[in-house]
Amino acid sequence: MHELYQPREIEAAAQSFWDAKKSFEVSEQPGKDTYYCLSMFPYPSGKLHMGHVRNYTIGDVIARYQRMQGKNVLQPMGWDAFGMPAENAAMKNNVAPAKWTYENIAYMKTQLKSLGLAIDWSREVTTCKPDYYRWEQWLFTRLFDKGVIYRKNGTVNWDPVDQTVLANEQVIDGRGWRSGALIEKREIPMYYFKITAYADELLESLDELPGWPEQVKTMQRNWIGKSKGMEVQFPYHQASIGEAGTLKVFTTRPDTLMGATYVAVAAEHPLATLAARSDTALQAFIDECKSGSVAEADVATQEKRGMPTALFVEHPLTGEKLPVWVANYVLMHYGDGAVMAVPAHDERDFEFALKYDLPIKPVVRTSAGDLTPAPWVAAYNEHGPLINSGEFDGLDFEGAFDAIEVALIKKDLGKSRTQFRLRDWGISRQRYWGCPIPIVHCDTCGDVPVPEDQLPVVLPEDVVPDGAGSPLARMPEFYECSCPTCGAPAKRETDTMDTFVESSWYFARYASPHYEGGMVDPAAANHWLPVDQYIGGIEHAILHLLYARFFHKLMRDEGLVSSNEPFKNLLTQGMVIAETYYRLEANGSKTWYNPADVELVRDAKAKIVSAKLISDGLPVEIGGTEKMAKSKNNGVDPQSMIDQYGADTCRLFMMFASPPDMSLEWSDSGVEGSHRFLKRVWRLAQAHVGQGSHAPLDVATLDDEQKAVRRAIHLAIKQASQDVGQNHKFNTAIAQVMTLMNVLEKAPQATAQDRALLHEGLETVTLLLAPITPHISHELWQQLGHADAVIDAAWPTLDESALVQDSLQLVIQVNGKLRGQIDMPASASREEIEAAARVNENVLRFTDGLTIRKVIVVPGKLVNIVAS
Ligand code: ANZ
Ligand code: ZN
Repeated sequence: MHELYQPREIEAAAQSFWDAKKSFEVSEQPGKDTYYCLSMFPYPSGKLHMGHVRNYTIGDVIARYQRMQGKNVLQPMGWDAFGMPAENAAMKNNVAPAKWTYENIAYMKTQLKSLGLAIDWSREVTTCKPDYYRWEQWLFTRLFDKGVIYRKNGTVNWDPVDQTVLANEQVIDGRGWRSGALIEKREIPMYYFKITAYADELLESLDELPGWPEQVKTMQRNWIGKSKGMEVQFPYHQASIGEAGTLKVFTTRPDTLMGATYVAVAAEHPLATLAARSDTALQAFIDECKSGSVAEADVATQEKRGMPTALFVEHPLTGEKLPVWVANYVLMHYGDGAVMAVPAHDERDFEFALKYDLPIKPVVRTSAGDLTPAPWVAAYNEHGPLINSGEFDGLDFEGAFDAIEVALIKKDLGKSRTQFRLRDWGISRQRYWGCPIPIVHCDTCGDVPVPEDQLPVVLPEDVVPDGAGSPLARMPEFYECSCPTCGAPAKRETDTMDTFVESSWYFARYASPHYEGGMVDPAAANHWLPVDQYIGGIEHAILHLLYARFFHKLMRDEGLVSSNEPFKNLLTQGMVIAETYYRLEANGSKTWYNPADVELVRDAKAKIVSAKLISDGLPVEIGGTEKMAKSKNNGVDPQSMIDQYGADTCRLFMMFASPPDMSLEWSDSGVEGSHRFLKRVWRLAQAHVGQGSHAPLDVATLDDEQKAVRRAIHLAIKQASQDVGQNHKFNTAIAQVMTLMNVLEKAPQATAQDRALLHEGLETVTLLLAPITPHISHELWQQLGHADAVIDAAWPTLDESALVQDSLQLVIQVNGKLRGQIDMPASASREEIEAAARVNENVLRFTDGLTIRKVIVVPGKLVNIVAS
């Protein structure tokens, strides 16, 4: 073997060994514990970025560790291959999205392989391939028949110049990202998943997921947004408009009903339309509200604006007349698209009332006193006993809720109701590179789902989109067809599905990726699912995870899986961040420079004082660490690190630099440090192996110094087992191994037992590092004389007896000053320790002529003698 650590050779050898042996291909093994470890699959954007490398290394460490625990571990990988970037790249480079995607997949696969991930590649799933999406189409037709998928009009962003629908992120400041044209809202027919029918279950079963971060569960709860409240009706009979009826609002604070001073409706509300019939200024305001972004975040932050109408409604309990306003802060698609405004206790209403000089009537006693003092400074939105509310005065929130409900029911003007924020999931996209929606439109039969024996509806792969609408809509060879029901000429749907649909069930397909008899083979799916550990970025905390949970329940209700939830444990890894460097340009903009092109200038103490660009030697500003991103040009290419140091160094650095859920700061010196550590391990192992065979370890004969070495070995096992197995704290586990290495490097090598002990130590280092740096561990394991591969070895077991210390060293102090040490049997009592300390020669010397007043014993640590 080489004396020098040569990662390139070692890694190639280990990888071809795993390939040849198909080491990571797994099958269902009844009776053996399974462990399904899944990392979120990548979008094939071109090459891996550091976030991928971190994500997949974390997953791999967990998968390999679980295998060492004797589990039958499934770790699959695939490609989330549909999506807009492929279309953008296609337009830019005039290449078909399919070709671009498949080339990226091929390259990224070699990158993943070079990381040495323990992946069962025989299960690779590519979502843009018909053998995958045909089952998505199949499920779609089933759900369409069941009514879980339905068609209705939805609002989209329409670019009038490019004649195309834009995604929210393609609308920048109200304009199309390519054309710059002002975007219009348009109503078009779309397909929706009735996810709201599962809202309650999606909420409830979060409680069955103790292995999920609380933060993610909270985000999901908020997104689903269950509110218990009341629908309240405000009657109106306006002679002027010749209509009568009631305005229904939804409120979570019916206790504040007596404080309502006006009502407000959304611009799209029918009452607004009615009021605008004879009011052109109002109509203009409504039109203005209707244009603009459909994104919810924009609505929440925009300035509150409104206009009064000529209409009034009656308060349901007092009959008092309240004015009707049209306000831009009222959303049409939430609740009933109308609110009863209580400015005293709702911030939005308060802001609005101040602006338009509407009355503010407090009806809840504040904790400070009866009334919120004038001049009004803020709405009081806490619960409290009612005031100014007639018969309801003095009631608390619950009491008022119930009493007001009774009063409303009596008049048939309201009742309690539960409301969800969650909307049905619109999945129609007017895009090319996606899964075709399997529907045929027939003039006679309507929307006809494509029959199972005609699936898949194959997406043509040789198309280069040009940005002007979906190419499918311009391809008669794609859309011309005959109706599956009546045979008449018909038109195929040309919209494709939201790409979140593919990523909502891939985890289940991995269980039987080549199964032709259905979406999943239920036996295989139930063998592997639910996923034991799911790992991915926090950016998927809401939508992806919610949709995947929803799909799992849909598949359950189709009889395909038996579990309720897809992911038992979830780990959201932190960001990879790096230093940023820039120069301020004359026009005030910043030009960002990649860390690889920058050289740091350090002072004598190695502290960074400035930075300069390598190419011109001139200074650049240091801009602080930020998430690696194109916009700040601070991405570090993982490939260059792998090429230079090898995958093991890269993996070790990633796992050592911070725990998986925290952000990880990129550091060249950290990478070098990791590399040096592996070289040390290699060197010590070579020296040991070079000495030839060794005697068996005889624990009974070890002397104290040897016992201390063995104690270090087993302490490392103990702590690393806890850190890796229970806490996913790979960084502290690595620190344990480093501590052990320090001990082993200093341990004497004089006797046969010394060498036997070093052997145990090196085996331990090899095994503890095996999940993290699998290649070097593979090689060292063989060198240490094992016929089997380290991937088939068990995680080391702790010998508790090695941790027992026969004797302990205690520090001796006289009047608080360190005066020496004594060794005592670990079992010694306080009295024995005190007696031994009193006759210690240093103590006698430093207390000579003094009287010992007190002896303080801290067992296992120190003895302090107080003398004067
Ligand atoms: C009166 C009231 C008084 C309200 C008060 C709050 C505080 P959540 O909890 O999110 O469900 N609301 C109802 N429909 C709305 C719509 N379409 N657009 C904008 N706001 C709407 O919020 C429910 C509360 O949001 C409701 O309770 C209503 O204001 C407002 F002291 O009614 B509340
Ligand atoms: Zn027909």
